[in-house]
Amino acid sequence: MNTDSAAPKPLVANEGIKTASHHLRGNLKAEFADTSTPLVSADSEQLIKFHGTYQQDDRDQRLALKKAGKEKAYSFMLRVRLPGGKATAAQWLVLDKLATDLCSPSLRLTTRQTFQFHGVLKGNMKPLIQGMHQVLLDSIAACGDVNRNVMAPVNPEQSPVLEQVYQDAKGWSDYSLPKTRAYHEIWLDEELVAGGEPEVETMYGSTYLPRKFKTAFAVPPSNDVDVYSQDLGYIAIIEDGKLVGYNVTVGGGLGMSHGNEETFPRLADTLGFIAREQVNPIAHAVLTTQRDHGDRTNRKHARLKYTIADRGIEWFKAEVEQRSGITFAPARPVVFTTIQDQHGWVQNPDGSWFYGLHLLSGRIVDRAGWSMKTALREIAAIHTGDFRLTPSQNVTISGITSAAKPQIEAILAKHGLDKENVASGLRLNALSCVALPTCGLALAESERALPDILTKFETVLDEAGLREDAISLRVTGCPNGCARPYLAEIGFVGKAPGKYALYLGASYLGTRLNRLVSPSITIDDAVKLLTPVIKRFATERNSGESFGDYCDRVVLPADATFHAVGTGGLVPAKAAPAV
Ligand code: SRM
Ligand code: SF4
Repeated sequence: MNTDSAAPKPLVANEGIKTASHHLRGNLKAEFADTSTPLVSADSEQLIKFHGTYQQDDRDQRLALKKAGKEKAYSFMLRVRLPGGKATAAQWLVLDKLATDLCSPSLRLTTRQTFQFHGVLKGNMKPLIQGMHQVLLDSIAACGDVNRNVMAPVNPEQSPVLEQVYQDAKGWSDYSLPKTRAYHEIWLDEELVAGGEPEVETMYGSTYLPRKFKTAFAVPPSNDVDVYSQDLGYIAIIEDGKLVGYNVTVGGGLGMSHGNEETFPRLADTLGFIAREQVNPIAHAVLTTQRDHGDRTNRKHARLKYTIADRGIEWFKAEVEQRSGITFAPARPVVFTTIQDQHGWVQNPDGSWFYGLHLLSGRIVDRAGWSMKTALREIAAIHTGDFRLTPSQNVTISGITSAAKPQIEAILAKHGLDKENVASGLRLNALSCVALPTCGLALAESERALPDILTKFETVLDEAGLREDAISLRVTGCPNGCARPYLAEIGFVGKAPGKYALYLGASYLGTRLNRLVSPSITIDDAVKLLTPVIKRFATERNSGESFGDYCDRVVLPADATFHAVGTGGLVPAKAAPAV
């Protein structure tokens, strides 16, 4: 418990690093100028996150390098800040070129609607950031103990409400940017702030937040952003076609550690309804409440979800109302009916078009017979609209004129990418995190395992006549939850090489968490285990019932311990043998 009356515990080391950093400067400028080592110091490794970057090594090479007595193949990942996932065609072209010239060379679209570069060598970091700056992109606050990339639905041409919500998301993103000039000094050679105006982090203070903080804006009926998994969520309330305000949700978060019951995924609570102009004051109050009351003594207990779980939602609501001077009105009714991105060609009310392109795991790279990176570069070179990165790691080419449509169609067809959207409902809804070889926390494969996992389940789904059914399957390489696996109808969470914890029964719409079925299982055994369940689902389900709802209703009774018996099939608890 982190209450005011609890005995004081020492602050975690990160707090000291932040305090001593002089607003996120630390020794970064000097360390990145020194290319005699591929690494930065341990303190800098923490600080660079606020600048959008992580130190990593190529885990595929670890063993061989160790055997050869060589050091690890170190490099950095850089994440772009991109509120609502909006990038212009000019920005796309620059990011593509930077990835080719200075990075791995893939571009990776993330589950929070932005780009990641991998394989950035230390000496290339500054040119990379300067290259992004040329097209007004940066990586400030893309990682670190601050408000991260703010999510919002795509396709704003479809309704004025979507554009207004994007503007509100962008507004909060801008408002919550750290005020420090450290990024500009270190990467963009801006003059040092010394002797001039003192820098004040008006909202964050000099130690920023206890932990990362995430915000998303949702526009019903789509919950594409998984709003209930966010620290702070705004759900648009639309009446008579107009945006009248938002329901505010707080305290969602997904990360946990295997076997540590004090860590858990949690869905957000709803605080109530506010008017549109109250978005930033409420967000400020939510964030500063967490700043002042979040647990700075234990990073595994430092997210807002634990502050709320410990102190209660009523305490939290009163604190936010008192800080903001705003009283929440009762929440308005909300109905979500989908999470899936729109794929293929869709015409907007103004006559323009967008094309939703499915991109498995968001990886943009050229492979033999699959030149995704080249195709998107060719499209960017002629495109006059935007690109919108979706929360499901896909991309929407948005604002296409009728005149340009045939050209874009021709590029997609030339590279065979018009077939990307012709896939099973399972594949179109699948997500995976990056995991190996770059993620230092991965316990198992994820992105690289996903195609095979999908193929195996597609065989079963085909036999059951369920190819078109939208079923969410999400895989992560560890329990941190980067592909939001605890909100998947079928969730695989890496446990060890080739082994996953299997979770079942979340609602397709992201409104109910799934439950642990097996703490450690191979993919093949999971396919065997789920085959009879999928077949029964095909014949027994209620009209319109989703796979997750069926599992929750029939296979995972709420009041009983769940039993997974070998690989012979899932046995509903009421019929399970005593163990
Ligand atoms: Fe994540 C850490 C990748 C979305 C929860 N995440 C990481 C790191 C940086 C690993 C590390 O700390 O060394 C991963 C880098 C891998 C790599 O090689 O690129 C990583 N997270 C990702 C991305 C790229 C996954 C993807 O395949 O798209 C997503 C980037 C989002 C972005 O653009 O900002 C990503 N991470 C998420 C999400 C989903 C979301 O935010 O909607 C979650 C769960 C939601 C949540 O935060 O509760 C998530 N990532 C974590 C956690 C656990 C945090 C926690 O407090 O529980 C960690 C570990 C940590 O922070 O200590 C982590
Ligand atoms: Fe890495 Fe784990 Fe996140 Fe996957 S879920 S990217 S393995 S931290």
